Amino acid sequence: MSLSLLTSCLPTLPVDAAAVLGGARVGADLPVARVAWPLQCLQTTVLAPQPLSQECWVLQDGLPLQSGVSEGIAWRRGGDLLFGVIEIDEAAVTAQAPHTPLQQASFDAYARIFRLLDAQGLPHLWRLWNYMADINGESHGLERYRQFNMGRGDAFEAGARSVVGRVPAACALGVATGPLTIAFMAGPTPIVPVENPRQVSAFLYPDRYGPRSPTFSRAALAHPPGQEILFVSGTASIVGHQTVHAGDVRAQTEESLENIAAVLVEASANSRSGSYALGDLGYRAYVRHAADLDVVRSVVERRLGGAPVVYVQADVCRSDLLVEIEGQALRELPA
Ligand code: 3EB
Repeated sequence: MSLSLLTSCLPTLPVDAAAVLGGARVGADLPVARVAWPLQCLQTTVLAPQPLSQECWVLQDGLPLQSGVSEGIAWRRGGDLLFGVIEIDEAAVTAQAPHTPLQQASFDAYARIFRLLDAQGLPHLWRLWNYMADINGESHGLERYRQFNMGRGDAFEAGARSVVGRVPAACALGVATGPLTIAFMAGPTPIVPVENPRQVSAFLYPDRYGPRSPTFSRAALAHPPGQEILFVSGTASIVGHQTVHAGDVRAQTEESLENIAAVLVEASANSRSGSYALGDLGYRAYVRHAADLDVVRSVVERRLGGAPVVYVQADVCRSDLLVEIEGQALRELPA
């Protein structure tokens, strides 16, 4: 079995649809996508390279894929890898007080994901991509990102998953409109979690950031047969547990890259494939204000050189964060 990641800034991908596990498409005013695989669609502006961003995970070796829809999750499985996408419209959720609609939607989404993975015998989440509308908005007396964290954390516990330690890599961003959408990759083996010595683990954040801490690792090493994937979670200008350089997008970008560099040192120490340098990954940078693109880009290009970076407009999950950067690498393991 051999997995690869295909990316393009064009509307079409040169790919055999029968071999695609799943993927994502980002762009404002996206045309309706007619693809056979689970696809996470994000209606937000791709700032560079234009006009849109597409990525898909492809299984190379002609292995037949199974597809299904389970409790609203579109999924595909090839060998022992599973990719899925769920969208939940909060307005259609019946929340049991005191749960808020977004909290309930987040709980329901994760509960369904865990039921699917248990039924498939692939219990280990590797990477989650979480997006929701108005992430910094407040309702029911609580910021919406914090409501999401409550639903997610409760579902991890209800699904008999740990909320500390060996938890998946993730990102959580706000987009202008659309349902709560969660994409995920899962497999038969646990990830190797990676933390950042410069930062308090997110699952240990103090309660000033909300009643429930976020459930993610700073990075995860995952091992499909013969390969290693490094997923670096969304990384922002946080040192310890505090935002640093509020209001200064240039310094926030520098600090985010400093954090990624520190995560790569830890990932390298746990890697089966050799060490990871900043230039070895592909990245997505989330920029809160489109007008900040040039500043973010100049810092990123200086630090990352020619590494591929897609810049997307999105709201970061603390209102004082202006930028967040995530990355991934896929390598063959020595035989
Ligand atoms: C942070 O470090 C920034 O809630 O899944 C980054 C990656 C962030 C993932 C998540 C949140 C998440 O706290 C925010």
